[in-house]
Amino acid sequence: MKKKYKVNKLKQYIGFDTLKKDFMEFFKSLKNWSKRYFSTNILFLTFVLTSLINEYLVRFFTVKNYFNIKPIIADLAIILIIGAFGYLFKPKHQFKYYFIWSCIFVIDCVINSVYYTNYLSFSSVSLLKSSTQAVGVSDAIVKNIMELKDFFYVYQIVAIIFVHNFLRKKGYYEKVAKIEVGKVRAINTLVVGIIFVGLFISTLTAVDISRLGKQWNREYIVMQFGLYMYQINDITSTLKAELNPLFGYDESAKEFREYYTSKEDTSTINKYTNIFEGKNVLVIHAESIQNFVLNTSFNGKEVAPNLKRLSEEGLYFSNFYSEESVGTSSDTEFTYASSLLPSTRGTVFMNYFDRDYVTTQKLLKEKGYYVFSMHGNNCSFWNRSVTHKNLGYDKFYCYKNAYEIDETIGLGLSDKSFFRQSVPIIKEIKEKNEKFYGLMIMLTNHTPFTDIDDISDYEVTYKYQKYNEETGEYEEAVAPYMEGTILGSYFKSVHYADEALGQLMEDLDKEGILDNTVVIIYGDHDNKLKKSEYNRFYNYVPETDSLLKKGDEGYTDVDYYFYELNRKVPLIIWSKDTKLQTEVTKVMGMIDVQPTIGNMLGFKNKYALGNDIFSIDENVVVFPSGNWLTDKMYYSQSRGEGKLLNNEETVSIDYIEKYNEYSEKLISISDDIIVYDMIKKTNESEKLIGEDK
Ligand code: GP9
Ligand code: MN
Repeated sequence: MKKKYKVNKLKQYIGFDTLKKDFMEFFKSLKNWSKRYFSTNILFLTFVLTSLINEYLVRFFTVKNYFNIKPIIADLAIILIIGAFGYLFKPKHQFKYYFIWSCIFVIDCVINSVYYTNYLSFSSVSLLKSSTQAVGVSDAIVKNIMELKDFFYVYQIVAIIFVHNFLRKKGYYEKVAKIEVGKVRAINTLVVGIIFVGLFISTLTAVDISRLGKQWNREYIVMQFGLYMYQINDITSTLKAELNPLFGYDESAKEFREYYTSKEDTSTINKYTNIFEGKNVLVIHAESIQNFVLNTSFNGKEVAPNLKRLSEEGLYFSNFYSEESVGTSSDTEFTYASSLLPSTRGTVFMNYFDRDYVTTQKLLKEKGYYVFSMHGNNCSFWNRSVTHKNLGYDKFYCYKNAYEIDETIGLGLSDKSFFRQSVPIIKEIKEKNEKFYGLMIMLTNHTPFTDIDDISDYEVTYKYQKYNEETGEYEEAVAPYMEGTILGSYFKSVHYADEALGQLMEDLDKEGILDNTVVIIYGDHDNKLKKSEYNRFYNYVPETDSLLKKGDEGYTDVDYYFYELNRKVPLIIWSKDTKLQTEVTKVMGMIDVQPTIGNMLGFKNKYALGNDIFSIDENVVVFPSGNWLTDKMYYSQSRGEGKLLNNEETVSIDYIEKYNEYSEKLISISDDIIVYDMIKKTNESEKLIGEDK
């Protein structure tokens, strides 16, 4: 009794009853407010929710950071801010506003989803100019690159139309019009959106802010900032690049000057210096040829016997990587020619084709070479007809001006016909010119590879001896293995390309073109096939026509690192007259080709960002994503982790930081040169200084 009295007294003392009443009232009014809010903002909420779900799904299917709250806050802020302006329209007109934004968001999700499936990165508006190329390879995209999940996002449009029709029929808009003060709702929503922006900003680290500014590590930005925030940042940085004389030039010029003033010259005189001086050069751009095909056979028949032979006879770089970005073939052509990395904003061939680059083509032209390029596709593909001129080619032989399309496979003229028609042209060039440098761009081995199935008789089955219990004898059995898979078609397609190459070498030899000529062959990039295709290739059990599983003996785990390391392409330098017969195992990138062949042919580009591979102790391959590779480790900057290539040899944190910094610097300097036309500007100002003296 006494106790109860005490409690009641205490309650009275702290005003518990009033507190309870206040709380109940607050709760009641919150409930009423929520009820009113949710029942009169249905369209807006549908828009917010579906936009947010779609953003999450894109990350779910791509970068897979399921539990990171940061990108959700960022994208919610953007959706709320954009959504707030919808309230400035009368309720019955708001649908049009939210419908248009839903379409924009859905298109963004679909494009990025398809893009990621294809390039393992996110798209950029700066690539709009390159989209004509996507049309050119649209067949490849539809057959190979698009997946059903890429279109799932369209449900947002269906949902918003459905909700709108439902609300219209129920007379919802008329009811809302009576109570809604649009401006107040717009301001309130905007304020909430801004609060979320503030909340998001408070979570940012210095690395986040720096990467957002540079925008090259797209995966990282989407992981930390969400898809919509990424896209808005992408639009602003593209606009900045377009308006480059106004923005960021001074800072970039300073960075550029400092870099080249302090850059140490790594080149040395070595056993390859000038060995090919004055020789003709024929370069073969081997479309989508990956390195591992050189060591792949089916039923005792090699996939690429000609490439294999050339690799054994010549200088063969067996850990060579293309450093291409979204400009694929064209990026490789650019990096090969200039020793710069591809652009992080758009593609050089489409967006920055008119800048001054110091190229192998121009440097050899100065030495008296006739410089030409050849391709059996449309001259304008990848804007080549314009860009090749700027890179220094005297002439571009392409479809319409040099070739007859007498045999089509995949994207266009077959490689066999292309080579057949090219040989007489090269013969004439050789006769008319003292020295020549030519590039031949192959085409047939281009994704989706399946056209080859009808004409190829190369089998990608698995033939083996099977024990017959009834007869007690072994007999030949055939398991389907890679037949009917895209990777299987790829092998057939590579086999075709290799045959074409073998034939070309024979024909060139017959015409005497190989005498005094160096042949350089490079794979331009990987085949862009998915990891799952490789799982079958590496883990197939013919006897049961099934696949090994994790934990099984002999199982190969095709994980992120396996896949990335396997993307290497061959680089072969071959000469009929000089016995080279050397395998170079040091890691090397496309960026290193110009300094390496420059050392052999007797020229040098002071702006080259790569190294002569024979002059450097430890080389590093920098990928446009910021990831890098040395002989010791593959490091992924977007993941913030790496893999040691040899478990016995560890590396220090300083080692990782050194190469992180190095790769960021390389990407940044390369972009300065490309976007701000820094080489031209420097040459102009040096000329002015010279005139003043
Ligand atoms: C097109 C060919 C292919 O002419 O070079 O280009 P890609 O799609 O590999 O960039
Ligand atoms: Mn290509």
